[in-house]
Amino acid sequence: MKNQDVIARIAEISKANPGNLMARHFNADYFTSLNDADQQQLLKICASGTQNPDSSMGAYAMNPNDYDRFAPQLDPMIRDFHGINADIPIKQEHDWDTSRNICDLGAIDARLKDVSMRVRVARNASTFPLPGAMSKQQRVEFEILASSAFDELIKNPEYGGQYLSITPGSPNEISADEYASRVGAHQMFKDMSADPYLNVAGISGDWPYGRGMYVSKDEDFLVWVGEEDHLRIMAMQSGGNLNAMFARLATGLEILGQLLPPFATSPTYGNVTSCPTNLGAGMRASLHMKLPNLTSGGTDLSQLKQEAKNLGLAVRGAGGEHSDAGSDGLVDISPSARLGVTEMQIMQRLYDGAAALWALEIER
Ligand code: DAR
Repeated sequence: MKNQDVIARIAEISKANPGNLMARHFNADYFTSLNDADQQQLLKICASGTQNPDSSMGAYAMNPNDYDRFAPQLDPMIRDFHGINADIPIKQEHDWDTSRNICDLGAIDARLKDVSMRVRVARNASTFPLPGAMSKQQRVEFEILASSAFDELIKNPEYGGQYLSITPGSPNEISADEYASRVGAHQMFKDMSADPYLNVAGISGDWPYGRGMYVSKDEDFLVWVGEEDHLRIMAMQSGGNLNAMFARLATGLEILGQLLPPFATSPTYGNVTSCPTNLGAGMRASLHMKLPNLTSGGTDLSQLKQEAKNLGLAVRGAGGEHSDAGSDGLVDISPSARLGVTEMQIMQRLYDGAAALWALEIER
């Protein structure tokens, strides 16, 4: 497709899909100022939003330095999503010290003492392309590298477990039945080749090669290998004590960080991730709450989404991205901001936001 045709197509997408941030901020003058090679690279980054007009972000980075290399195009999109004005310098700081804040939901209300909580960070090795640009060989090579780190983690009494691969022929390969069972248990990620956004971006390429999951013995510490990012490192607990869960993740992340190549970071955007929505802390902290009053029995999320947005929270069904609420009003809530906020600020927003939504729920 000629440059003018691409530019015209993206302009059409933006008119019809104002929520597509890539199309909204596509900078035709900047694009045409690039040499052919850089134009092709930028179009690959923007391909998902060009071929999936209903995208919200519409772009995925292909290499760790893409965000800095293509900042004139990507920075406005990033700022729009993360709510950072153009005149404010982006500064990503980190704070994992959970000792100061007591964030135990059970202390708010006994009915919140056993909520399902999950916190994950996305990390990518600086020594590989990002998943959208990996070859099959690179995906398998990275999985082997991660497996060697897991061999050390298995020896740790606090994090010991097993690595489960879905790479055909892997020494850790699990059966199709076990894979299905782990997906059903909300531990393992689903078949990525069914996701049109990830397919166009190349992130689901060579499925299922180079994919797997580390799971600790008590199944509260998991590491996805080869999903949207090289690694998704997560802690999950039922309870209400966010501090304990964060501490579990913080220590596990520190151990893995010493066993793997350096993680990809940007001087401006912090932790580098495939999707610009995950930049910065690269962290998604979430919990599931039953809010039947605020969701009209799970039939209408619009009011809750507005209340949550006012609290800096996003709402989705408990079944993951693009899922609906349960009939009992079960929803997944999580702080939206991940860039320019620290890990502790994300935790505090989750706790404060959950407390505020619960107060609204029970006063109905
Ligand atoms: N389909 C992509 C998703 C963006 C946010 N979710 C992620 N990264 N899992 C879009 O641009 O709509």
